Amino acid sequence: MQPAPSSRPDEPCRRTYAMVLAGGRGKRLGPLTDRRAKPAVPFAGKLEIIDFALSNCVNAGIRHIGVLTQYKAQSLIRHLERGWGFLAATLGEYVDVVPAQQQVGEAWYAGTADAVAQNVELIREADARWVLVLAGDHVYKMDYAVMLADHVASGAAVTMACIDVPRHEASAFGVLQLAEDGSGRVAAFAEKPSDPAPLPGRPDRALASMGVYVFDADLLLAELARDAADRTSSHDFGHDLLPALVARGLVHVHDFARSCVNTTPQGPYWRDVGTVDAYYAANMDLVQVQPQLNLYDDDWPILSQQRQLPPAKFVFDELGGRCGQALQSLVASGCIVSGALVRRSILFSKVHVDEGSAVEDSLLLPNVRCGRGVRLRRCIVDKHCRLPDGFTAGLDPDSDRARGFFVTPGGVTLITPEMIGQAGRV
Ligand code: ADQ
Ligand code: ADP
Repeated sequence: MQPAPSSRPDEPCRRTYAMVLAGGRGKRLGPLTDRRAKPAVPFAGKLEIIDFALSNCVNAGIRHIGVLTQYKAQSLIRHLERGWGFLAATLGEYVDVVPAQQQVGEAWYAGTADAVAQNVELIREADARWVLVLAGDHVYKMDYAVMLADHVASGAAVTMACIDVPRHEASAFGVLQLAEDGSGRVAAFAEKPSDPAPLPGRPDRALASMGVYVFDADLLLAELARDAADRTSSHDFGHDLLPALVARGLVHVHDFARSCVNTTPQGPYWRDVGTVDAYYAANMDLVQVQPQLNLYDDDWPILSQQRQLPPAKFVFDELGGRCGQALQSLVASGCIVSGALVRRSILFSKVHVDEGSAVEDSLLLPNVRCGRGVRLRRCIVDKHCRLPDGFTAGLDPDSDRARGFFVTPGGVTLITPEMIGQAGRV
């Protein structure tokens, strides 16, 4: 006899609607988010940051997904439409791209809970039993199916994923304290506290919320309606809904170590890449012999828009007698390195580096052109920049600042098209 549908092991994933919050600005990324939302920032040579959350959903078997956009959404929407249309509509799989559209009332999204509240119809239409709320701007590999299974097993109405972090960094997060009875119930929650509670017996560590939540759909819809009517609320998950639910004893914890697909010697890999220095470091880690983030894992691929591009090409410059070469680097499709040397760098799709140039410890985002004799060290060059012959950057931070480039506290120079007088496309 066929098992009843509710006893199927994949039932929770099939009956879950994933709401990916992708509307926030991420302003600590500075000029990288002047023209695009943080989830649309290019990452790792071929990806955009949102590909991690979406791939985690698809790999886990969650195929009903809504992406809530708001801030500077054009680049993100283009990426989703061109890159994420491969889900099988005939099998009922989809990524809904949801622009902020004043669906309810006349205001744009207030906080993150309001963004979901304005789109509850999507949850109803999907007949979802569970809702997975995610941020679209984190880099990590997580099997949400394990978290959903924990949610169902505990009988909690809400489950919150957490990771233990150094206590001195915990003020950037929601911080949890667990009930002492070992039940996994969250006993206290503070959003970005100035004095984060330590983990019991470990004064230098704290338990941080990853902003990944599973809700019973009925409860979420009721709570969103209650919150919408509350004039004192800022309509935010971290500030309003979760503290109230924790106070009512309805929230359980899920330890990310159980569902992490990418565990490193330092623990489970999860990055917010909130600053330009963190963004640079997370990308540069990938050129190491054994990066912390494994992108070469066939079992948990990070999917993305795959454009039809020719192979990367390395050209010998007959006149100058120089080989085009890239050492300890990632070079995406469509790149041409012609009589130039690229070291410890990432060339994203369609980057050209011309004769006599030297690129070291740098990230060249899609479609960058380096003319002849360009020298770059510890630079991030934004999409579509055309660097003229003889251009140099990253060799002298004071000179870079004086020329209007953005130099991070960690000494990385960021160059955008606007900074080199190329605000319109060349
Ligand atoms: P933050 O990351 O500071 O904290 P927030 O700025 O609300 O929270 O962003 C969460 C996600 O929602 C981001 O992906 C952002 O792009 C998106 N977002 C923000 N405003 C939005 C809006 N109006 N419409 C649509 N999307 C929007 C949260 C939790 C903390 C937790 C950290 C983990 O509140 O408790 O520790 O995430 O990073
Ligand atoms: P892509 O066009 O490949 O998505 P970006 O991620 O850099 O590249 O996104 C840039 C966004 O900014 C796009 O939506 C583009 O239309 C917009 N844009 C580019 N140049 C200008 C400009 N000069 N003024 C206003 N918007 C611009």
